[in-house]
Parts: sequence; structure tokens; C-alpha cells
Amino acid sequence: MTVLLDLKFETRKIESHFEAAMPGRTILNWADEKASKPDLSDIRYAVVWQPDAGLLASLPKLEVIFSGGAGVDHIFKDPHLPRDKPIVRFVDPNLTNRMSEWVMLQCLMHLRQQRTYDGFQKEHKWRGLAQPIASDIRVGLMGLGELGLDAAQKLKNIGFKVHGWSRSAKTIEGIETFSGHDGMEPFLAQTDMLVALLPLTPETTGILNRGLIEKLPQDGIMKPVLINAGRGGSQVEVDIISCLEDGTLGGVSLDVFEQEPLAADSPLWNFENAILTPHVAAESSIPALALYVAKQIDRYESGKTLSNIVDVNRGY
Ligand code: NDP
Ligand code: OXD
Repeated sequence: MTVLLDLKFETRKIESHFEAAMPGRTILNWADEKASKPDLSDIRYAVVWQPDAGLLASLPKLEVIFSGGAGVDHIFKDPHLPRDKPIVRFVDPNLTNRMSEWVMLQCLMHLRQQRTYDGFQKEHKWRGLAQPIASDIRVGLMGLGELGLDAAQKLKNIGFKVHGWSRSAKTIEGIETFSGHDGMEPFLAQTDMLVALLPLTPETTGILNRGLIEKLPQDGIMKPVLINAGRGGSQVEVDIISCLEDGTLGGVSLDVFEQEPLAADSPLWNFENAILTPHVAAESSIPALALYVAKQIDRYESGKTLSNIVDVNRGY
């Protein structure tokens, strides 16, 4: 009846949320208990974010692995991961809505040239700029999953022209879609603001590089903008920096980085047209995560299928 927690992103006391969501179960928070070498022999469920290497493999009765976030790349880093156990990722309206808030904020910040106005404000300068409207701007979403699709629909609702790209072909009412390798160039060719909400897999590692950025149109209403809240491993930061320096990119918004925390001496900090946030676009809410895990365990124990199971071969 014990549920193991190893959520490295959350150092506050979190057991109470899980205890409240699943009365009758014992919650073992690895961060607090590991020094005392606790008995792990009856653990059937583990809720993890970048678990200690080998920890999951050391649980003899483990049945289900829950990811503390929507992404699961941090779980695949464990070289001893028991690949025969289902991995359930976190899919929740709380997280999805937060991500869409962040994406809409970034698109509007670039559309409304807010960073330039911030500069004018510092100089006490009263000056207006020519201002396109959202419906002039073509936003391309890379990734049309739980997060990409919600953001796409909300961006469309506020007037942007929206289209998307995914691994498998999709039909989405009101949104033009592209897929796979062949769909990439036509997708990029009509993208003024590129929003990446991709999982990190071997295929998406380093995908946001100069070659890709140069395929964004330079003759649009505004210079291309790159917005990434998927994973930092998908972006090649030296390329992004050089594209900001030579004007191939008009701006970026980045929530994720190749190395986190971003090094204090990264040149990215210094660009006026780079909006950086510290991997907070859509943090998992612990109370929502606890309720989600409790619900899934109830389903599983009553013989129903788990939802949002990761495809181990696809890597997301
Ligand atoms: P989903 O699994 O629901 O969606 C992933 C999307 O990416 C799918 O549309 C998928 O295509 C597409 N995709 C995957 N691989 C490729 C590829 N090689 N080529 C083209 N498209 C591809 O994930 P979510 O939307 O829930 O989350 C996306 C990612 O966002 C997470 O994996 C995580 O890394 C990141 N994230 C970041 C957060 C933050 O705070 N910064 C918070 C939460 C998540 P298809 O539909 O065909 O499968
Ligand atoms: C996630 C994240 O994957 O917060 O949920 O990055």
C-alpha cells in the first residue's frame, strides 16, 4: 500500500497532498527517507521525475510508473529503467491551461513589440511603432499533442493564423496540418512565429537548429520568432544565438534550455529580444498531480485501463 515519490523538481513537503488524495496508503518521499534505507519491498506505484538511477529497478513489486510531469525524457535517462512497466504521464487541464497561457503571452509579447516598448520606457521615450494585428501573423505549432493542440486553438481564438506539424498526419477542423519529414518544409515556409511543444526523443534532439530556422520566411510581416517550451535538448543554442545576432531571428521566447539552470554567462541573457523563463511555463501542480495519480490507481485496481500511457519505443 506504499506509494513512492521521487520528484526532484519539488523540494517542499509534498506527502500531505498525496496522503489526502489517497487515504489509507503510505507515502514514502524518497528525498526525505533514502538516507535511512527504507524497506521498498511492497511498493507497487512510483511517482517520479528523474528518479535516482536504478531506484525503479530495485522495487520488486513495482507495477506502474507515474511521471510527475507531461514529459518523460527524464525517466528514460535511467539506464536501469524497467521497460516492461507501464509509464503514465501527467495530462491535466491545470497543466495544459498554464502552458497555453504562457504560449499566448509570448506570442502577444512579440506581436505587440513589448520588449521594444520596455526599452522606450527605460529611456522615457514616447514613441509608437507600426503595429500588425494577430490575423496578419502565421503561427506554426511544432507538436500537436495535448499541449500543442490546446495552444493552437486558443491562439486561433485570439485571431492568429494557426497551422501545425506533428509526427503522424492529423485532421483538425479549422487548422491546416502537416506531418513528418515531407511536411516540415511547407510548414516552415508559412510560419512567422514558430512555437515548439515537442517531447525530447532522438528524433527531436537538436531539431531547432540554424538549418531549420533559415527555412522560416524572411519576407513576412515580421522577422521570424522562435518560441520553445518543449525541451531544451531540442534547441541548438549556439545557432539560436547566432541567428539573433545576424537578424535571421527577430526574437525568441525560451522556457527550456540545453543545460538547466541556464549558465549565468550564456549570451542568451543579454538579448533585448530574448524572453527567458526558468522552465516554469507549465509547472505540475502537486495537488492536481496527487489527485490524478489517485484516480489512475483506482481505475487500475478496479480492472480498467490506465490512460496516457507512454509508448516506450516512440519515447513519448
Ligand atoms: P504529447 O505527447 O501529447 O504531444 C507531443 C506532440 O509532439 C505530438 O503531436 C507528436 O506527434 C509530436 N511529435 C513527437 N515527436 C515528433 C517528431 N519526431 N516529429 C514531429 N512531431 C513529433 O505531449 P504534450 O503535448 O503533453 O507535451 C509536449 C512536451 O512539452 C512534453 O513532452 C514536455 O517535454 C514539454 N513540457 C514542457 C513544460 C514546461 O513547463 N516547459 C510543461 C509540460 C510539458 P503525434 O501527434 O503524431 O504523436
Ligand atoms: C513537464 C515539465 O514535462 O514541467 O511537465 O517540463
